[in-house]
Amino acid sequence: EIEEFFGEQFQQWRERFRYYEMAITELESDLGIIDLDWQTRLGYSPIEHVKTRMKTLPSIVRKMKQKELPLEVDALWDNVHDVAGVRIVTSFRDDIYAILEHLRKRDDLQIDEVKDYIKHPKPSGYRSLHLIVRTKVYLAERIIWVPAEIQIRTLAMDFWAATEHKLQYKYQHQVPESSRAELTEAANMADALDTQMGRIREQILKK
Ligand code: 0O2
Repeated sequence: EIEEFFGEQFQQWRERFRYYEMAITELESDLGIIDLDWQTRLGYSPIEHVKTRMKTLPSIVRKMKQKELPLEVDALWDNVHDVAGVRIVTSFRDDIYAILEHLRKRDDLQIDEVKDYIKHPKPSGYRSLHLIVRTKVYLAERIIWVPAEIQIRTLAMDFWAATEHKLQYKYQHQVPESSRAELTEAANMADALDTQMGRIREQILKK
């Protein structure tokens, strides 16, 4: 069925999807090592947990249609940056930027774009740091740079986004205006919680 859908390009699509999987494997392993290294050196890691996901085919097709792209592998590769997705969840807001600084120093990662939805939240109240990256993958015969999106957010931001996502889904993205306003307020409360936790950490570190 899928083979028919992609026609002649089927093998190419399959190859690209393998590359995205490799990128996810690579990033997951790198982040696991960063976590261990931080724990070993400092007894504390900014990484609370890491989640990965591949964008589903229906979601990819929807996005390509939305962006008016031809259904071709190269159009996907060049224009859809979040087929391979990695989410890093931290305890504290400052940790997000500590991770960003670390990632900037790596030569196996190219950061093409940083979207700071913490300094500039979405109208919904959504907060997170998004990095559009390309990650280095060693194949047997050559090196490839695979596009991926890394989302970095605190537990509080993640709680809000996951719960809001569930509600949007339940209401088929038609959440009533009054509830939407309350959801934005809840996002601000999650932000206040991050501020307070950060302040408490500073007080404790000073002692
Ligand atoms: P999924 O299933 O999470 O992948 P671009 O990707 O650059 O073409 P866009 O829309 O500017 O387009 O990307 P953006 O806004 O930087 O990132 C979109 C992703 O951020 C979403 O992915 C969500 O994961 C997350 N996000 C953005 N706004 C909200 C929000 O209001 N609520 C929640 N819960 N998440 C949000 P997808 O593609 O929608 O889906």
